[in-house]
Formats: sequence, structure tokens, C-alpha cells
Amino acid sequence: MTESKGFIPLDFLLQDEKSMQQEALEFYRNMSRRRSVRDFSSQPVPQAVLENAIRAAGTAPSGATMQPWHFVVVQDPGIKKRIREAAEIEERELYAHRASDEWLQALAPLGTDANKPFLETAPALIAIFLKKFTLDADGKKHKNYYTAESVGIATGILITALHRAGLATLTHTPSPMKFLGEILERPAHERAYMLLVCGYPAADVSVPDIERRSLDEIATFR
Ligand code: IYR
Repeated sequence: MTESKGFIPLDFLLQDEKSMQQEALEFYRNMSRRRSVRDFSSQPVPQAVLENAIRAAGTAPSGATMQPWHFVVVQDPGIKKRIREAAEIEERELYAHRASDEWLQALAPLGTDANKPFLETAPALIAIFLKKFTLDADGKKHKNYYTAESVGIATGILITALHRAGLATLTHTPSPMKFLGEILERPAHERAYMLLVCGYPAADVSVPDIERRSLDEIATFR
């Protein structure tokens, strides 16, 4: 499985300071343009982009290198429809009953509601599953560690890889998400972690006018 076969030299690229600074600045500028999108074109996305973005996500660090994630890419219209219907049932509950007034007020600027047409319009839904255990070839259970942290990092890399490849995403977390494991027939030791909606933005899509917190606000150097 993931057992280390020993140690090998690190494949590390030492850069000069100027190119480090350029790279960091360009990366920041590019990432600043990433926005969550809620209105997608139905145009299909290149399969190889999805595959390589998931390969990149799979490079994330993880507790004891257990790589406790599984990605299910849904492009089948029938399965997308079932996911939409199940998600909207939970979302209607959320908006009508489950969410506190404080929560609804926090969501108001986003203009969201219980209708999730993008779950059918977007060409690809990537369901991300968290594996509390890994089953080896003999069916033996191996405990995984720091699973939420590990899958969170992998999801961040996935979002970044898709953005850099020219695709828009939406992190969608209908709650509870148990229906995802059922529809996608995942084993019981996997928990649905997030649904990443992926595709090209619809023409002329607009996004909420928000600002990112400044460096001063989010970081302390001492
Ligand atoms: N899951 C709901 C509500 C929602 C919650 C948060 I926190 C958001 O940042 C956005 C939406 C929905 O998708 O509408």
C-alpha cells in the first residue's frame, strides 16, 4: 500500500530569490481571481484536466501518508439529477428550519437559496469522500489519522489545480450529505466530505462583491 520502501534523494528545485518572489507574487495574483461560481455553462470539460487535477490533489500531505481520500467524478446526467434532488431536499430543510437566523443573515449577501440547478447544469460534480479507515487487499482495516485535515488540504489543492487549469468551482456542502455515499454506492467507512461543482462559468456570470482580508488582518509576523 503506502509503506515506505526506504529513503530516496529529495527532488527539490532550488530557485534564485528573484524567481521565488516572482512566482509567489504571480501565484497570489492568479489565485486572487478564483471565485466561487454558482452558475455554470453545460459545456463539457476536458477529461484529462479533471484527471490531472485529481492526481495533484492526491499529492497532498496526509496523516501517516494514508491518503484517506476518494474522489468520485459524476458526469452522468441521471446521477447528477438524483444528487440534485437529494441535495435540494436537505437544503429546503436547512433554509426553512435548520439554519439559525444568524446563519441565514450571514448567507444573505450570497443570494443563495434551496434551489441548486448547478448540480445538473455543471458538467462535472466531484464528490470527495473521507476514509476513516483504509481496507487493504486482505480486507484488513487500517486506521487513518488527521483525516479531516488531510482531505481538507487535498481539496484545497484540487480547487487550486482546477482554477489554474481554467475551470471554475463551487464548494458545496449540503448537510447532511449521507445521500451522496448512497447514490454513489461508496462503502460505509467512507464519509462524504464535500461536493465540488466544476465547469466553465455561465456567460456573463456575476459574483458577490466581496473583499479578501488584508495580510495585516490574517497574519502576524514576530
Ligand atoms: N449549504 C447551503 C447553505 C450555505 C452555507 C454556507 I456556510 C455557504 O457559504 C453557502 C451556502 C447552500 O449551499 O445553499
